[in-house]
Amino acid sequence: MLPAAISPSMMCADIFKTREIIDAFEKTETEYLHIDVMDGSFVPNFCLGTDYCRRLKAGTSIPLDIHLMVREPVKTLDKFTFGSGDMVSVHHESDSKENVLKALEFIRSKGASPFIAINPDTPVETVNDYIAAVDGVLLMTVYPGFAGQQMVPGSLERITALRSLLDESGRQSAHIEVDGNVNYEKAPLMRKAGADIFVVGTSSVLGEGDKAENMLKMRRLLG
Ligand code: S6P
Ligand code: MG
Repeated sequence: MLPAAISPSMMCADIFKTREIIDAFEKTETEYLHIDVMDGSFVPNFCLGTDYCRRLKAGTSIPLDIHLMVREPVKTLDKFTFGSGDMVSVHHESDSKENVLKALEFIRSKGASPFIAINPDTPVETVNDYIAAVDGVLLMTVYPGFAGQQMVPGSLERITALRSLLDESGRQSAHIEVDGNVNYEKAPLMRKAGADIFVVGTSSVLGEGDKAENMLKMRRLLG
């Protein structure tokens, strides 16, 4: 089993407390900061962007985990600041397979880790088209666009199926990142099903309470 890593979703962080929250994540050796980028077209919402990523890169050594919920990401990827140690996910549903593969290659050429993201209604077998080009899969456990949603039923079974698919393809080291309603109750079940990177937001670490304590609680639960 791959070691567990935690990636707090910064769209859920109080903007007036950003520095304080990042300090708490640095102190608790948080593996990534999850940055939700939304274009108002691929998803019905707008969120975070190029300047936000640039400022974060300048202000913390925690690697970025950029989740692009944008149409035709290959056209705008070069405007983002990322490199070695960072992860960048593009959606299968965002463009043609050919263009999505080009976007994944571009991410790799910058030294970052490419991930393919799939929506809850996309069959996990779709990943076969990208398996050789990625370091992992971002499996959405809610419909992308908003924080604070409930997990889509059947998500745990999808994690199990995806883990088998990756393992059977000889990709035991490929990551499964789960995003959406990763709360203290569901995270251990997602871990058991085969996920190893956990995006945490309003339903756990970035909800009520001290963020460092919340992070340590989540880490203990994930083992
Ligand atoms: C949703 C986005 C997610 C959310 C995250 C919020 O479009 O990709 O990363 O920010 O799911 O966490 P929670 O705990 O509110 O679901
Ligand atoms: Mg996300």
